Amino acid sequence: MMNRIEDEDDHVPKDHPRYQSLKYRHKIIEGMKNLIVAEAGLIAHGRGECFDYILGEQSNDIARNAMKAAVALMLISEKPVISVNGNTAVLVPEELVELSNELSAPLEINLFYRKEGRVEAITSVLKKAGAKQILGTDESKMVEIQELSSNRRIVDPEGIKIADVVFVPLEDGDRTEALKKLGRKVIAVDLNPISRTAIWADITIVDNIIRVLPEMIKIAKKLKGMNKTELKKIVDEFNNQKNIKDTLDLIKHYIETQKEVAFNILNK
Ligand code: PTJ
Repeated sequence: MMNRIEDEDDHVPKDHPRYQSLKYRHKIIEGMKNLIVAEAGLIAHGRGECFDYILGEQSNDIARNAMKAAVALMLISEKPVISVNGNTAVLVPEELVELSNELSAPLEINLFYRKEGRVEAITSVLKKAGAKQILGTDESKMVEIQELSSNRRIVDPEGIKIADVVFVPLEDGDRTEALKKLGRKVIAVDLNPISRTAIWADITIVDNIIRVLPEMIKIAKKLKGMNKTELKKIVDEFNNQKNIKDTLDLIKHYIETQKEVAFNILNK
């Protein structure tokens, strides 16, 4: 029978070596057809895959340490908000809702590409995943962040506008910079450790959002039992510059190792 991996439908044989990767690609493609994902979201996903490849497509201790600091920071903050875009909504909707509940941090839909119908499509995905409260959905209430010129300037007055900590998965650089200038703490999830977002954020989690959210949920369940002093210590001990440097060293090491592996195969 014909191999259907390349087909438009989402049938991916489970024994295919790249099953996981193909499964998420199909989610992104379907999401684009349903308006959840922006067309550019496909390109962003491809860029993410590329960086994931040179991280060995697995979480590492450096990223886990950043996740721990991120959870601790959100637990001690007054008004944390989880910003949701198209890619995140289609890849990990249930996990977004669960993390939001664990951390008492509302979800706010905040889009770079505000094509008509997208906010509604994302709202419906999140509701299906169990979300009770979703910010960023009532156009008539939205306000603007003056420091920002992109569509992401349009925010909810009860969410990002008054938040002290904003969790921003798969971000484009401008907003992180603008949020920082406004005195917000920013937690970014970005597979590219040298993107502007990664560099500007207070805590940068260099890992795939599909692995990050389940891990952060686990960490949140553990850390919720700690008192504020212990949580603050975790945050204070975290150093984002070291985090990014260590991640880059890890990538360098991974590429060196893979170089040997690849040529060992050829030279056998
Ligand atoms: O839904 P919208 O309209 O808000 O648009 C969302 C996208 C992602 C299209 C928009 O924010 C965008 O264009 O982002 P960029 O500038 O392409 O940046 C996306 C970053 O996320 C890149 O650095 C990618 O490496 C990274 N990335 C992509 N997929 C993942 C990822 N990081 C973590 N996990 C991923 N699965």
